[in-house]
Amino acid sequence: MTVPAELLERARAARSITVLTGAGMSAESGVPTFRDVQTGLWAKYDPMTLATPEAWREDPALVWAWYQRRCAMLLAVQPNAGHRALADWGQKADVRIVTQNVDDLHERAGSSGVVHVHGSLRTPRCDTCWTVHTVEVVEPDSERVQPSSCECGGLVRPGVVWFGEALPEDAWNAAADAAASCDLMLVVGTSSIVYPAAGLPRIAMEFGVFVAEINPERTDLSRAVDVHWESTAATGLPRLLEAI
Ligand code: BJW
Ligand code: ZN
Repeated sequence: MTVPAELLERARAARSITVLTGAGMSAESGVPTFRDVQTGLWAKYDPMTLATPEAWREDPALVWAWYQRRCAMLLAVQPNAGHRALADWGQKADVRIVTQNVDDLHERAGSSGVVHVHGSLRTPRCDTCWTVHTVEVVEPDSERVQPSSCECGGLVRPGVVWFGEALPEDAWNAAADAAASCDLMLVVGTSSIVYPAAGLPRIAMEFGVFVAEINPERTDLSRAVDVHWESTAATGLPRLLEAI
């Protein structure tokens, strides 16, 4: 899996790089991707239905327990070589990271200014008044855990963006600007099916940006990009950095 020549040439010349990451970025840290089969207590649930305001309204304890399990899992994993390569690159060049991931592995690898377009597990907030709360992470031992209540009477929910919810405006604006104003975009570990984030590479292309995808599988985006590199985040990114 050598670095595609055209990608290497563009990466060497690039003055400004935007990296759009998805769940595959954290897969080699041991974080399941969104579309991986679920295990344990949640094996019978589909993440696509759990990550919705409807699921929260119907059964907040089920949704809260699922997110608590994911928060607990996150405490037990480490950034991988791909996260570290991006953080190192950011020390030498203008690298902006836009992530759909709600984990903090880019930050823990040393990247700063990471744009979280789908929110973060680190900022649970009230579902009514939107106040951010600090919540202790406890590995759930059952399928349901009652979320705590806010002073206003609302329930504390995960600080993430669910289907049908608007993306945070400041994060979206920063992401669209990073897509339009770079000269190389890397799209790493995303199935490119969830919009509007999946539209960011198209915004980049409209501005003449060279777009390369790093993913072991082909996606809906693969046909449109300048280079599809069949590699993984933790293999491809360090290899690219070494080659530069
Ligand atoms: C590796 C690897 C390795 C494996 N290395 N790679 C336009 C068209 C059609 C529909 C819509 C549209 N615009 C909006 C919609 C509706 C909807 C949507 O997109 N639906 C689609 C499913 C069709 N979008 C929304 O609802 C969004 N909101 C919105 O549009 O609001 C409008 C509005 C405006 C004003 C007022 C009100 C509303 C919100 C989307 C929110 C998405 N949220 C989630 C959950 C976040 C919280 C949580 O994590 O629980 O975000 S869903 C889930 O999908 C999560 C992810 O960030 C997101 C993307 O998934 P990702 O990262 O691509 O992961 P996977 O698992 O799909 O793919 C992994 C990839 O990695 C694979 O390709 C593997 O091959 C690869 N891989 N190992 C590199 N080692
Ligand atoms: Zn409240």
